[in-house]
Amino acid sequence: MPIAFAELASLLQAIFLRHGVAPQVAQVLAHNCATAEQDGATSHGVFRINGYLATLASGWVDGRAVPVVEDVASGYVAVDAAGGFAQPALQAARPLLVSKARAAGIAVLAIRNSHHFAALWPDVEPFAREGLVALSVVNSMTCVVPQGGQRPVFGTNPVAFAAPCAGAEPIVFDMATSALAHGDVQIAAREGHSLPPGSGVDRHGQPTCDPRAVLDGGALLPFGGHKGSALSMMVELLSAALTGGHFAFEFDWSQHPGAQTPWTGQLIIVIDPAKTAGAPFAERARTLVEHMRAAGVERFSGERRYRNRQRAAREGIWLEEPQLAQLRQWAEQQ
Ligand code: NDP
Ligand code: PYC
Repeated sequence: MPIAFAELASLLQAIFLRHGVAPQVAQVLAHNCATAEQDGATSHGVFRINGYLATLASGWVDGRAVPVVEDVASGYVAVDAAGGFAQPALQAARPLLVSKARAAGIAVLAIRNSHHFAALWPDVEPFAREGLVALSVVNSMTCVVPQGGQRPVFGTNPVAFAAPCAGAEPIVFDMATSALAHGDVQIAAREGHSLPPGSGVDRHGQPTCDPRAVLDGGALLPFGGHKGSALSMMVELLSAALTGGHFAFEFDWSQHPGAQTPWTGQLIIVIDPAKTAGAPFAERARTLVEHMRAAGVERFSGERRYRNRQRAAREGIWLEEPQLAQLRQWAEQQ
């Protein structure tokens, strides 16, 4: 069943509102989730709604939290998300962050006491559309064993980057520092697929390709051995130690059955490339991309999503009929 973006966003908004989320927060989360589904980022699209609702029902996250923005220094903005979601905190701090980045050339946004349950690229891509370069990291829940370790310490800890590119869509990548995102393990378990070798271990620490073994007391591994492990450590430091948020291993949601949203922190660094020496940054970005294409690169990060976005604009967003029926039922639930 194809559904128009606006219709899906308004359906998701209705679901969040029905489940006690404040109107402003519902609008932000619904837009974020519909955007992920539109771009074919299915591990963080409507698949996540069940998790959002279970978490809200458990009392673990505050869907009505009002973020408090702090003007810390000329290049530093902090937000206490007050136990709510990270995206409304970003939205509240965004104008101050951008004005500081444009004035100083660089600015940091440190979000703490926040829950991030979504893809990270929607947080950075819009900066590139305004001519800015953005880098963001967020830590999640403990489910990744550091290289050389015997038990999980890190979250799946993604890194997302966006930069303007002259005459083209922004250059964007967004990747978990684990071999797979946890959402993809859940999808593999549901659909009965096995995982690529090297993705995870079972509850005894033995390598496994069975997603159920990873979910049932097992864990994921970092991508690329010690390199992904070092990046994941960096994400913990920047998202938690620097912001005042929790490390992945520091929060205890055991008293909130159904809770799935990590209660951690997020860092966003925004740079204004208008301060760059030499040719304009976006032109230089274009030069690099053209050289990569000339070298034979056919698939760039972000391109799959942009293609899906164009298709969704033409045809609508394709959802399975039972999935759509479930969303409508949630929207009507008392
Ligand atoms: P993928 O491995 O699917 O993709 C990572 C990046 O590589 C994307 O930018 C993707 O572009 C690009 N890419 C994929 N395949 C190729 C290829 N063959 N050639 C060139 N580029 C390629 O992402 P992950 O599974 O690591 O992460 C999925 C999502 O999960 C992310 O959005 C992430 O933010 C989210 N996540 C969120 C967490 C949270 O705590 N909130 C925790 C962990 C993950 P494209 O988008 O075009 O496919
Ligand atoms: O897919 O790893 C993941 C994830 C964790 C929190 C939100 N998404």
